Amino acid sequence: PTDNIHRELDVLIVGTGLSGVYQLYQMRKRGLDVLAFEDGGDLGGVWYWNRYPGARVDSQHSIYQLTPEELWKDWSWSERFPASSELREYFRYVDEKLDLKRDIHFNTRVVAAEFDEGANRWIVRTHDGKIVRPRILSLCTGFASKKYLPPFKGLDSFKGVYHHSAQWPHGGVDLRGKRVGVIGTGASGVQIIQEAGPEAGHLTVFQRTANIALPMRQKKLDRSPQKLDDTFPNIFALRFEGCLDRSIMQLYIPHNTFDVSAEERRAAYEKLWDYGAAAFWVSNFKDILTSEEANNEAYAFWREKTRARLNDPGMQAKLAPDIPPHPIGVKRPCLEDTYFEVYNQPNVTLVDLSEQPIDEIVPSGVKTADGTVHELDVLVVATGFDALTGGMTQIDIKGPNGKTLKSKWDEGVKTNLGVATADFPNMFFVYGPHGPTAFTNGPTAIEMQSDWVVNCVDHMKRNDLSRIDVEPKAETEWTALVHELSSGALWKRAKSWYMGANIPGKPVEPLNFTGGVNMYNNELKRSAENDYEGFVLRKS
Ligand code: NA7
Repeated sequence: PTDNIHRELDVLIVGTGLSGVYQLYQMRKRGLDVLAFEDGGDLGGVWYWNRYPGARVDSQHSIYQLTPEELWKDWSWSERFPASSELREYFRYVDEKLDLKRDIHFNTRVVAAEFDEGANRWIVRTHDGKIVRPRILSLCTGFASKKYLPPFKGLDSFKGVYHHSAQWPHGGVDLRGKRVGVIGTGASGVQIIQEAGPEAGHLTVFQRTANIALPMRQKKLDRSPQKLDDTFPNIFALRFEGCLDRSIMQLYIPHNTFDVSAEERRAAYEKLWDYGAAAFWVSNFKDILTSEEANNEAYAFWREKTRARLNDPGMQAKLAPDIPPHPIGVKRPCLEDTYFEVYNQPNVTLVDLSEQPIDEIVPSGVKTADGTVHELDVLVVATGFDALTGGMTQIDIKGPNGKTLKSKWDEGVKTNLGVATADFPNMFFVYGPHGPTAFTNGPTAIEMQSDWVVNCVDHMKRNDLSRIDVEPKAETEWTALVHELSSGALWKRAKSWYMGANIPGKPVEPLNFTGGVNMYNNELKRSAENDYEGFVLRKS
């Protein structure tokens, strides 16, 4: 009922991870009337929720931060790859600097949004009955805000402590001396296993697919001198030219794998390996993701290095198998430091779910198909996310034709420029599908896309434009481009969140823009410079 409807806004931001924080700051600077709703109890997005032992970012500190000068000048990091707790500290610092919280409602989950065509505004409802009427709905829900919990039979019957990795209790969980089980060996599982191995009384890992994890080569940093580091502006500027991080991209090998001699190839692999981080993935020979033969060669090197760290031939065969579980790099290679050494400990059991799938969860632990019950005190379910789209489609968003976003994207995701979708006017999203999300680091994609959104909203406000729609033709073309760019690579060969393939029933399709950050940025710019080509803007 209309009498419940209060507060008209220029913009409602949903979510206050890096995207929401950045947009709130930039929109306020333009004088826009903006408010943010956040499901969590504080800032941080994924870093608010993911507090499991070992949680940390796998982008290097220099580029995993927001770039306004008033932020980076006075901040410094303690590790090359900062931990989740340090990222929460960073968010506290950002709030102190920018005074963000006065425009944020925490513990406020947006559950529905409906477009009011008469007013050209969204009517947005929260779980606790708040209603606002923004002109623009800006979804800053991130790529990993909807956790995926497989429908394990009997999970509720488990008598021990159970948590999904993305909903870890704030007070932590004492693993010391406990019988701990971890289901899932993605980035979250690997990070947890690495920490839990030395602490647990016994650790049981339930692995469905071996993780082709790469050495992170973590380093402690001296926090003080970074404040004077004037290389940061250069690093930041280069991000939009396609550099993930300048030092890593300098290693990139602009040749095909077999264009060089075996000795040169080996030396090149060793150099990438020693650098660590994502170098063996993003800076490898240029055909690593398109040629099966090239990919196999890189995998063989990885397997040799990894097996050398494992004492037991059984563990070697399961963790670094003869036949690659999938081509290296087509599923997110996560970063580790001591992950493989954990499996040399006598108190660690590896259960291969491809041989013995989980039958059910029973009160005392996990029962596999052969009838074995793996007894546990603590069960960690690190089974990932309904990534890229789930954070948005879990909100009941209805466009003017009555169709929900979920029902639209259930038939295949369509967007224009990875920032908007047809039939959902005045709605934007960032760091989601059809943007460079998985193939750059978070802040790069977030700032690039958010700048576009903020400029567009500002342009609308200044020109008294009350409605923006995606042209269906532009959406068809952008979606075709996203698909075409992915078609030459080996992506389809892994069941991963990159393609929506980790969620049963979700359409399997390219969900990321793989043409590179530079091309993506140029496409954004081209549209904006041509009066928002691909969009229709209207006056009231
Ligand atoms: P991921 O990378 O999606 O990993 C999920 C893991 O859970 C993966 O090992 C899956 O095995 C496993 N999984 C999923 N469903 C099941 C069932 N039903 N039974 C057993 N095992 C299962 O999620 P993360 O949270 O680790 O990381 C997500 C991203 O966050 C990551 O890429 C970083 O960018 C940050 P599978 O491999 O599918 O066989």
